[in-house]
Amino acid sequence: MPAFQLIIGNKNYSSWSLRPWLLLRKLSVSFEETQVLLQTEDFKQQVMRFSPVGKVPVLLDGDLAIWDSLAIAEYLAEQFPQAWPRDVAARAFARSISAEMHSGFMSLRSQMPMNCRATGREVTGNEALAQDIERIQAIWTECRLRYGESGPWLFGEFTIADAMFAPVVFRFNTYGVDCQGFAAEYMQTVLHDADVQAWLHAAQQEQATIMSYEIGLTAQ
Ligand SMILES: N[C@@H](CCC(=O)N[C@@H](CS)C(=O)NCC(=O)O)C(=O)O
Repeated sequence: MPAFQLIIGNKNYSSWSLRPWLLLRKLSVSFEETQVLLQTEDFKQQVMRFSPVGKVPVLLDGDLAIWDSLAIAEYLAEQFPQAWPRDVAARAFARSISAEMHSGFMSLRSQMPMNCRATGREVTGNEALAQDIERIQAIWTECRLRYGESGPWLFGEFTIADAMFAPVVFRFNTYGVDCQGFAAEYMQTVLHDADVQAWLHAAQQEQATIMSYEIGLTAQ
Protein backbone atom coordinates (compact mmCIF):
# COMPACT_ATOMS: atom_id res chain seq x y z
CA MET A 1 0.00 0.00 0.00
CA PRO A 2 1.45 3.43 -0.89
CA ALA A 3 2.63 5.53 2.04
CA PHE A 4 0.98 8.66 0.73
CA GLN A 5 -2.63 9.49 0.07
CA LEU A 6 -3.52 12.66 -1.83
CA ILE A 7 -6.99 14.14 -1.53
CA ILE A 8 -7.86 16.16 -4.61
CA GLY A 9 -10.83 17.85 -6.26
CA ASN A 10 -11.99 17.73 -9.88
CA LYS A 11 -9.07 17.30 -12.24
CA ASN A 12 -10.70 19.65 -14.69
CA TYR A 13 -11.09 22.54 -12.29
CA SER A 14 -8.92 22.14 -9.21
CA SER A 15 -5.70 23.97 -9.98
CA TRP A 16 -4.43 23.61 -6.41
CA SER A 17 -4.89 19.84 -6.61
CA LEU A 18 -2.84 19.56 -9.79
CA ARG A 19 0.29 20.99 -8.16
CA PRO A 20 1.10 18.31 -5.56
CA TRP A 21 -0.31 15.57 -7.83
CA LEU A 22 2.16 16.49 -10.57
CA LEU A 23 5.00 16.86 -8.09
CA LEU A 24 4.37 13.37 -6.67
CA ARG A 25 4.31 11.93 -10.18
CA LYS A 26 7.56 13.65 -11.09
CA LEU A 27 9.21 12.44 -7.90
CA SER A 28 8.11 8.90 -8.85
CA VAL A 29 6.46 8.52 -5.47
CA SER A 30 3.60 6.06 -5.38
CA PHE A 31 0.46 7.48 -3.83
CA GLU A 32 -3.19 6.70 -3.51
CA GLU A 33 -5.52 9.27 -4.96
CA THR A 34 -8.85 10.14 -3.37
CA GLN A 35 -11.16 12.49 -5.20
CA VAL A 36 -13.80 14.64 -3.56
CA LEU A 37 -15.71 16.54 -6.22
CA LEU A 38 -15.95 20.30 -5.70
CA GLN A 39 -19.42 21.63 -5.06
CA THR A 40 -20.85 18.31 -3.95
CA GLU A 41 -23.17 18.95 -1.05
CA ASP A 42 -20.98 17.43 1.62
CA PHE A 43 -17.63 18.51 0.14
CA LYS A 44 -16.53 20.39 3.28
CA GLN A 45 -17.66 17.62 5.55
CA GLN A 46 -15.81 15.00 3.52
CA VAL A 47 -12.56 16.98 3.28
CA MET A 48 -12.71 17.96 6.95
CA ARG A 49 -12.26 14.29 7.78
CA PHE A 50 -8.70 14.86 6.60
CA SER A 51 -7.96 18.54 7.25
CA PRO A 52 -9.39 21.26 9.50
CA VAL A 53 -9.63 23.69 6.58
CA GLY A 54 -11.93 21.66 4.36
CA LYS A 55 -10.06 22.48 1.16
CA VAL A 56 -8.16 20.30 -1.29
CA PRO A 57 -5.40 19.28 -1.74
CA VAL A 58 -4.51 17.38 1.42
CA LEU A 59 -1.60 14.96 1.66
CA LEU A 60 -1.80 12.14 4.17
CA ASP A 61 1.40 10.45 5.28
CA GLY A 62 0.14 7.81 7.68
CA ASP A 63 -1.55 9.70 10.51
CA LEU A 64 -0.05 13.00 9.45
CA ALA A 65 -2.15 15.40 7.36
CA ILE A 66 -0.55 18.24 5.42
CA TRP A 67 -2.84 20.73 3.74
CA ASP A 68 -2.19 23.65 1.41
CA SER A 69 -0.29 23.00 -1.82
CA LEU A 70 2.91 24.83 -0.89
CA ALA A 71 3.13 23.17 2.53
CA ILE A 72 2.70 19.79 0.82
CA ALA A 73 5.45 20.65 -1.65
CA GLU A 74 7.79 21.68 1.17
CA TYR A 75 6.98 18.53 3.11
CA LEU A 76 7.85 16.41 0.09
CA ALA A 77 11.03 18.43 -0.50
CA GLU A 78 12.25 17.46 2.97
CA GLN A 79 12.19 13.82 1.86
CA PHE A 80 13.03 14.40 -1.78
CA PRO A 81 15.44 17.37 -1.93
CA GLN A 82 15.55 17.21 -5.73
CA ALA A 83 12.11 18.83 -5.60
CA TRP A 84 13.92 22.18 -5.40
CA PRO A 85 16.93 23.23 -7.53
CA ARG A 86 20.25 22.13 -6.04
CA ASP A 87 21.99 25.50 -6.49
CA VAL A 88 21.31 27.90 -3.61
CA ALA A 89 20.62 30.95 -5.79
CA ALA A 90 18.39 28.99 -8.14
CA ARG A 91 16.60 27.49 -5.15
CA ALA A 92 15.97 30.93 -3.65
CA PHE A 93 14.62 32.12 -6.98
CA ALA A 94 12.42 29.02 -7.33
CA ARG A 95 11.05 29.52 -3.83
CA SER A 96 10.35 33.20 -4.55
CA ILE A 97 8.39 32.58 -7.73
CA SER A 98 6.54 29.65 -6.18
CA ALA A 99 5.48 31.82 -3.26
CA GLU A 100 4.59 34.62 -5.67
CA MET A 101 2.34 32.18 -7.53
CA HIS A 102 0.84 30.86 -4.32
CA SER A 103 -0.07 34.25 -2.91
CA GLY A 104 -0.64 36.34 -6.03
CA PHE A 105 -2.02 36.56 -9.54
CA MET A 106 -5.54 37.12 -8.26
CA SER A 107 -6.74 38.65 -11.54
CA LEU A 108 -5.57 35.63 -13.50
CA ARG A 109 -7.21 33.29 -11.03
CA SER A 110 -10.54 35.06 -11.02
CA GLN A 111 -10.76 36.00 -14.70
CA MET A 112 -9.26 32.83 -16.17
CA PRO A 113 -10.30 29.92 -13.94
CA MET A 114 -8.67 26.59 -14.71
CA ASN A 115 -10.84 24.52 -17.02
CA CYS A 116 -8.19 22.34 -18.54
CA ARG A 117 -10.32 20.31 -20.98
CA ALA A 118 -11.70 23.53 -22.57
CA THR A 119 -10.02 25.32 -25.46
CA GLY A 120 -10.95 28.28 -27.62
CA ARG A 121 -12.37 30.31 -24.75
CA GLU A 122 -12.13 34.10 -24.85
CA VAL A 123 -12.19 36.63 -22.07
CA THR A 124 -11.92 40.37 -22.30
CA GLY A 125 -9.64 40.87 -19.35
CA ASN A 126 -8.80 44.08 -17.57
CA GLU A 127 -5.43 45.80 -17.11
CA ALA A 128 -4.69 43.81 -13.96
CA LEU A 129 -5.10 40.55 -15.89
CA ALA A 130 -2.77 41.82 -18.61
CA GLN A 131 -0.19 42.65 -15.92
CA ASP A 132 -0.46 39.16 -14.40
CA ILE A 133 0.02 37.57 -17.81
CA GLU A 134 3.00 39.79 -18.57
CA ARG A 135 4.62 39.04 -15.22
CA ILE A 136 4.19 35.28 -15.66
CA GLN A 137 5.79 35.35 -19.09
CA ALA A 138 8.65 37.40 -17.66
CA ILE A 139 9.15 34.81 -14.90
CA TRP A 140 9.22 31.91 -17.34
CA THR A 141 11.59 33.73 -19.66
CA GLU A 142 13.97 34.71 -16.87
CA CYS A 143 14.02 31.17 -15.46
CA ARG A 144 14.65 29.57 -18.82
CA LEU A 145 17.40 32.06 -19.64
CA ARG A 146 19.17 32.03 -16.28
CA TYR A 147 18.62 28.53 -14.96
CA GLY A 148 17.16 26.37 -17.71
CA GLU A 149 20.28 25.04 -19.41
CA SER A 150 20.15 21.45 -18.17
CA GLY A 151 16.62 20.64 -19.39
CA PRO A 152 13.30 22.00 -20.65
CA TRP A 153 11.77 22.98 -17.28
CA LEU A 154 12.05 26.35 -15.52
CA PHE A 155 15.22 25.25 -13.71
CA GLY A 156 16.30 22.64 -16.23
CA GLU A 157 15.03 19.64 -14.26
CA PHE A 158 11.42 19.59 -13.06
CA THR A 159 11.00 21.31 -9.67
CA ILE A 160 8.23 22.56 -7.41
CA ALA A 161 8.22 25.80 -9.41
CA ASP A 162 7.01 23.89 -12.47
CA ALA A 163 4.28 22.25 -10.41
CA MET A 164 3.19 25.67 -9.18
CA PHE A 165 2.93 27.09 -12.72
CA ALA A 166 1.43 24.03 -14.47
CA PRO A 167 -2.18 25.20 -13.95
CA VAL A 168 -1.25 28.56 -15.45
CA VAL A 169 -0.16 26.80 -18.63
CA PHE A 170 -3.58 25.12 -18.81
CA ARG A 171 -5.22 28.51 -18.30
CA PHE A 172 -3.19 30.15 -21.06
CA ASN A 173 -4.07 27.22 -23.32
CA THR A 174 -7.79 27.43 -22.58
CA TYR A 175 -8.06 31.18 -23.10
CA GLY A 176 -5.62 31.40 -26.03
CA VAL A 177 -3.04 33.62 -24.33
CA ASP A 178 -0.45 34.39 -26.96
CA CYS A 179 3.06 33.62 -25.69
CA GLN A 180 6.26 34.19 -27.58
CA GLY A 181 9.82 32.92 -27.39
CA PHE A 182 10.90 31.13 -24.22
CA ALA A 183 7.44 31.38 -22.68
CA ALA A 184 5.86 29.75 -25.74
CA GLU A 185 8.44 26.96 -25.66
CA TYR A 186 7.84 26.40 -21.97
CA MET A 187 4.08 26.12 -22.61
CA GLN A 188 4.79 23.32 -25.09
CA THR A 189 7.06 21.52 -22.62
CA VAL A 190 4.29 21.47 -20.03
CA LEU A 191 1.42 20.67 -22.38
CA HIS A 192 3.26 17.75 -24.01
CA ASP A 193 4.48 16.26 -20.75
CA ALA A 194 3.18 12.70 -20.23
CA ASP A 195 2.03 13.30 -16.64
CA VAL A 196 0.29 16.56 -17.56
CA GLN A 197 -1.39 14.70 -20.42
CA ALA A 198 -2.49 11.96 -18.01
CA TRP A 199 -4.11 14.61 -15.78
CA LEU A 200 -5.80 16.19 -18.79
CA HIS A 201 -7.04 12.85 -20.05
CA ALA A 202 -8.65 12.15 -16.66
CA ALA A 203 -10.15 15.68 -16.65
CA GLN A 204 -11.70 15.01 -20.05
CA GLN A 205 -13.41 11.90 -18.67
CA GLU A 206 -15.05 13.79 -15.80
CA GLN A 207 -18.76 14.47 -16.15
CA ALA A 208 -19.16 17.26 -13.59
CA THR A 209 -19.58 20.80 -14.86
CA ILE A 210 -19.22 23.84 -12.64
CA MET A 211 -20.75 26.85 -14.32
CA SER A 212 -18.67 29.45 -12.48
CA TYR A 213 -15.56 27.96 -14.13
CA GLU A 214 -17.19 27.70 -17.56
CA ILE A 215 -16.53 31.19 -18.82
CA GLY A 216 -15.45 32.66 -22.14
CA LEU A 217 -17.60 30.44 -24.35
CA THR A 218 -18.35 33.44 -26.53
CA ALA A 219 -16.42 36.70 -26.69
CA GLN A 220 -17.47 38.92 -23.79
N1 LIG B 1 -4.11 27.88 -0.53
C1 LIG B 1 -4.71 26.59 -0.76
C2 LIG B 1 -5.92 26.75 -1.64
C3 LIG B 1 -6.80 25.51 -1.67
C4 LIG B 1 -8.12 25.75 -2.36
O1 LIG B 1 -8.63 26.89 -2.43
N2 LIG B 1 -8.71 24.67 -2.89
C5 LIG B 1 -9.99 24.74 -3.52
C6 LIG B 1 -10.06 23.83 -4.75
S1 LIG B 1 -8.95 24.27 -6.02
C7 LIG B 1 -11.07 24.22 -2.61
O2 LIG B 1 -10.86 23.26 -1.87
N3 LIG B 1 -12.24 24.84 -2.65
C8 LIG B 1 -13.37 24.38 -1.94
C9 LIG B 1 -13.85 25.33 -0.91
O3 LIG B 1 -13.23 26.39 -0.72
O4 LIG B 1 -14.89 25.04 -0.34
C10 LIG B 1 -3.66 25.65 -1.38
O5 LIG B 1 -2.61 26.15 -1.82
O6 LIG B 1 -3.82 24.43 -1.36
